[in-house]
Amino acid sequence: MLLKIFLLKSKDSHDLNNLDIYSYPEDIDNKENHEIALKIIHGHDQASLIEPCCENTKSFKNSNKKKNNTNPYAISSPISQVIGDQNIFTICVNSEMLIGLIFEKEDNPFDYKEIYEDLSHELLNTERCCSFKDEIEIENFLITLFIDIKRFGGEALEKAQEVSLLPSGLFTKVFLFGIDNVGKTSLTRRLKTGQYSDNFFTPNKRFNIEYIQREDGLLSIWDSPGQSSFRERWLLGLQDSNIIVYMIDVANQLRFEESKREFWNIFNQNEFRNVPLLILGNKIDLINHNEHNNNDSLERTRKEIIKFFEFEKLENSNWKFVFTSVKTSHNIEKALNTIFTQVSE
Ligand SMILES: Nc1nc2c(ncn2[C@@H]2O[C@H](COP(=O)(O)OP(=O)(O)O)[C@@H](O)[C@H]2O)c(=O)[nH]1
Ligand SMILES: [Mg+2]
Repeated sequence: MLLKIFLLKSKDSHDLNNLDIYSYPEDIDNKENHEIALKIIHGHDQASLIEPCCENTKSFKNSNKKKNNTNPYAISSPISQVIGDQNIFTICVNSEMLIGLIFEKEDNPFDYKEIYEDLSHELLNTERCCSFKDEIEIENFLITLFIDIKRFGGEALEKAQEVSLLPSGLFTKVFLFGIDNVGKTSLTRRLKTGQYSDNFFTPNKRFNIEYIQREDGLLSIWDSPGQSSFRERWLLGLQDSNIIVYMIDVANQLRFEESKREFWNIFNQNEFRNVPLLILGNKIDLINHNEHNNNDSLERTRKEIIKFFEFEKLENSNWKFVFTSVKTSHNIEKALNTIFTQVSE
């Protein structure tokens, strides 16, 4: 389990004895820890000789200045050290500061390597949430990174263990994608826990992978991050999928154009022509409340959406369109059954 996060910054680049130490959740800025901090820096630099983060970052930084500072923070690979009874994992940022995680002794910090690198990069370079100028900003940054690593890292690790105990039947990898805010994470949560909440806003930053055991087999649902900055990762998650589920928010026509563009962009790059495709028109509760059983009007809406998105152009014949509401659970079972049918066809 991740216990603490800290940041070491030298007040004067020539004097390592003059350090600022920030930490969360506990304050660890005391004399004893200053000595440990110096050991960490020392150990980090030695390891960096093998993988010279600080040399690389210098040239990286300079070359980027010329390029309008598009990627201002260069982040080294994490280095693992055990100092005293502290199990520490540090990254070097711009050869100016170290950000470290402290784990329980029995943890393997390398389990967190990918998430640590990804989340630091996202916070610093994509979201640009910190310029390290003032204390409050640094503290907020540490809190965000700590909570994100705990949440995304911890969850992913726990799940991986959980599933090895129970798989049975057919194994189906479901790749769930769509622009942000259409209901992908809500669907995944609904399938996993049966729960739903209206203000469930957790933009996920990496694939949220859930394993769901059904009678017909084990589903692994890859819920992809929808925000535009993560969309290029979709292609990575798509590999080896048994079925692709594309989700649209039918109540938000303002974003149809964007949604359509993203769909065809991925389709054309990847040509998932032989993989079954299920299109979910979600949030049907929002447009269908007055005419709940009006099949004609639903049928019309379905046709309009298919026409707008040009789904007829799909050469792949194994595609289906289903209206859903994660909120009211409308057609959620049907969507699941359709997945199993499409995969076995
Ligand atoms: N009315 C309605 N709201 C929904 C439905 N599904 C999801 N939402 C809401 O839409 C918002 C975005 O959902 P989320 O699952 O985070 O979308 P994601 O970005 O695609 O993962 C949340 O506030 C959900 O509560 C639905 O079927 N009907
Ligand atoms: Mg989501």
